[in-house]
Amino acid sequence: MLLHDTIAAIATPSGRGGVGIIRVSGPAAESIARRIFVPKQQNCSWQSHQLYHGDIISPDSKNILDEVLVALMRGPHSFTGEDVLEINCHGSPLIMQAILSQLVQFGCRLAKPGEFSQRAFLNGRMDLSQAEALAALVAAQSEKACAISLAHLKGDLGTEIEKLRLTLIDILALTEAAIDFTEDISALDTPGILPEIENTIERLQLLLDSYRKAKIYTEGLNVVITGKPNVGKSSLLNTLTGKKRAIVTDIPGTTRDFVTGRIDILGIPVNLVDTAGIRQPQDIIEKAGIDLVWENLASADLAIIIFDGSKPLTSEDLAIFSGIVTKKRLVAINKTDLPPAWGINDLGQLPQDCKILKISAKFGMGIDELKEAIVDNTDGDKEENAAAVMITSLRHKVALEKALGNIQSARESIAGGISPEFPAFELRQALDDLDEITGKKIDDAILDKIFSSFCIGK
Ligand SMILES: Nc1nc2c(ncn2[C@@H]2O[C@H](COP(=O)(O)OP(=O)(O)O)[C@@H](O)[C@H]2O)c(=O)[nH]1
Ligand SMILES: [Mg+2]
Repeated sequence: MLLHDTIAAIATPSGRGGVGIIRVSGPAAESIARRIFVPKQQNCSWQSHQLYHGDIISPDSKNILDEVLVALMRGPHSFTGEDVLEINCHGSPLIMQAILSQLVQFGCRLAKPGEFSQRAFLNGRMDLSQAEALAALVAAQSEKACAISLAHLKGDLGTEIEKLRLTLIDILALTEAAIDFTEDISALDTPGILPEIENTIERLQLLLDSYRKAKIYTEGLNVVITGKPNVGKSSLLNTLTGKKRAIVTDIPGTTRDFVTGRIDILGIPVNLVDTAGIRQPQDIIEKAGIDLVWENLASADLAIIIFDGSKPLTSEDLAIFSGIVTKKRLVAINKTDLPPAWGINDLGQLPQDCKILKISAKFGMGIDELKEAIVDNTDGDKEENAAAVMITSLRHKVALEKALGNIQSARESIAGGISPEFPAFELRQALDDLDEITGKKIDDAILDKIFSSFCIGK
């Protein structure tokens, strides 16, 4: 499918830079290139995928707008599948705007966000999961997130979905053959089909399980530092981030708003939140601060609960510990540089999965072990049975959940001996659900919505 107008956009971020790139895509790209660009070299042959040095000129050929490098990439061997012109000019917003206006005068239309990728998808240069991976790669904030998006860009997710599709098509063919043959389920090879369905369900479940892990790589692990006032929460935030972000004093109730910091532990982004100490609030400001602690805890992946090892353990400490029931918890006994006022046994029976570490936030002791414990169990790669591909997009997750639901219904129908028309219908639905991910079958309105969230020029 070729689109008939020619689009143009500045592809580099707004603002000043060493180099700015302007992209043009569409049937008029080459004729526009020949009008707007005067090559330094005589007899420029306009070979595809070749860089040429020269000037961009105004239509009356009187003004030079900039000295540039241009490349013409003829379709279908280009990013969009159409003729593409890329102009590498100097990264001045004024120059880039002047060239863009020139392109518009020559008949280009300003591209909408994501329109280059949308054309690449519509022209079959990539499937929808790859186009989405491009946007995710640009937005990635950690090494791991980049790696996942790159794998999707290379087509790993599309390939995995295609494998699932082919298995489903086989199962569907057998099921439909039974419809043609007879109305009776007994014509269906139930013992042959059911294990195939089970296997597909397992593969879908693995992909879905990868979402929670992958989300940590893309958005970060949310860690809240909590405990009584004065136990060293702000000191720990400062030590972990290596910056004096939060105010540290020996006055209980110093931290009122929450203070955040982002660090990278073994390639995993960690969003730290230092909070107000939990106690009976002394005024409305402190009360508001403590309310925020509980709000932060509600969306946290992990709570680090700090106890002061140098002062007697109180019922308030233990109340905080048992108050945070739903979260993964980690106990850090702080101020272990000072003589201990109590021992681990005084904590009583803690849940099996709750690690206890001894640290000194002030002097940096035990911090490496604490960092390891924070990201412990978040590294999906180390897990046995982990999916080969990880999913990061909520859209993909929802489509996979729908497919899973339909396949599970088909399994029930087949096992229950219902007429093969019913499982066949459910299997076809599941195929449609998978096709939503790669974009084989998708609503135009949804497509527009997906691409509109991309950057301009991408
Ligand atoms: N000796 C010692 N003092 C600490 C340690 N961590 C924090 N403190 C001190 O404890 C007091 C309270 O610290 P702060 O980080 O503000 O505690 P918060 O109220 O929990 O945020 C300050 O005087 C810190 O210097 C530690 O590991 N060892
Ligand atoms: Mg504090």
